[in-house]
Amino acid sequence: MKIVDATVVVTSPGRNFVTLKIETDDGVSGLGDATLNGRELAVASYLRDHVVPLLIGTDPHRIEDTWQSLYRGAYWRRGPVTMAAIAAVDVALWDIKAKVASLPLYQLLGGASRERVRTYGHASGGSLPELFDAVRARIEQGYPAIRVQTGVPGLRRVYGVSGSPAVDPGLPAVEDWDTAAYLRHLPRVFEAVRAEFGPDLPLLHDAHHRLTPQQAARLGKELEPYDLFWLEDCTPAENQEGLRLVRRHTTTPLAIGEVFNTVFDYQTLVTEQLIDFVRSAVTHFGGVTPLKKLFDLAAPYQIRSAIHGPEDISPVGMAAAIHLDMAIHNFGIQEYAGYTDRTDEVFRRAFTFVDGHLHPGDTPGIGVELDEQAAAAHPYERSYLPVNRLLDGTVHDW
Ligand code: GCO
Ligand code: MG
Repeated sequence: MKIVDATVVVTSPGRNFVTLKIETDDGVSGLGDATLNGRELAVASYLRDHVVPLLIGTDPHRIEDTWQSLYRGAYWRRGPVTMAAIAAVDVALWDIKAKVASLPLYQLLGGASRERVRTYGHASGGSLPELFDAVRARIEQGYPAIRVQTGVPGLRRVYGVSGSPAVDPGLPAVEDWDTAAYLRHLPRVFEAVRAEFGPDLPLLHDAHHRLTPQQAARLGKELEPYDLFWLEDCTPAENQEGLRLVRRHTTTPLAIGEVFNTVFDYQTLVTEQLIDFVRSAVTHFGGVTPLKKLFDLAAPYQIRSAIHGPEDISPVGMAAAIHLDMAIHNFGIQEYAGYTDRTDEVFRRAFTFVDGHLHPGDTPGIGVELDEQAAAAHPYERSYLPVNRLLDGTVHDW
């Protein structure tokens, strides 16, 4: 069996997605997600200009060898653009292998370790009443766990709170930040949410890399009475050693890693058991092959999976995640933001979302097909993530 063609499709059914389609001489094809939010075309070019010529004529069954040759052969290792491109190839090859075997991908990864995949959804509000309404809406949708994000008094636009429009369409929105105001406000918000919704509902919060280790330690401690499922990305954890200080001071569980792209980003965090959940997406971590290895490394440290699943992971990347979630033993939870009808018209998917739980379906492969005509009706639209500034105008972490 040989790869005879590989094409990159960029489509924007409401937001941009980059998809790699690999075709073989047997007529079997596979899909991989290469979406890197705000930098989509860089990955499309990396694939088209540099990776596709290397794939033509090779054996699609040699997944590990292809991965290693793209990673080591480029000489320039790591980084989100490179790893998203490699991820797309990896997932497309797993899709092909599973289709040839006539099995859903999770069967090739060890088979089902559970009946279904537990998720969490997002609730956010500028004020407490708005936030409570959002939490109630998620509960009604069946979500068994909920991420809570809130406005901060004195700040106009804050991460994770809906209604932060870009002033110029096609250019980044600017958000405000004041760490002291946030640290004063957030524990009161969780106190109110617990008083309203009781002790049982698993609650999560994402600090989006904005705190120093000392600030994160204080926040973790102050949130302990509200029993969080996790505090996410409390610091910019490229400095892995910083987590030692956070860990020493709080028992609030910690989740980190959606911007990480190799095992090296996690080495200290995992081997010193400084975190509880690893957050990388299949799409940004080089695919199913390396993410499965990371979960296996994390397992003896009792660290569990929590694959990143916001709107900017395409249904292809999400499907790959759900297959992995089904198969690994140390599964924790899957983030799931859901998709619009327009996206579902472009990506026909076998995975289902019922009562707050995902199932990958039993279609051979990853179970997603791309409707290329529908995709072509939604061309790329330039878009950026927001930029975050302190009240004096200094750029802060986003
Ligand atoms: C999450 C993330 C997202 C990111 C987004 C960036 O936990 O889901 O923090 O909301 O901000 O994926 O592209
Ligand atoms: Mg996050």
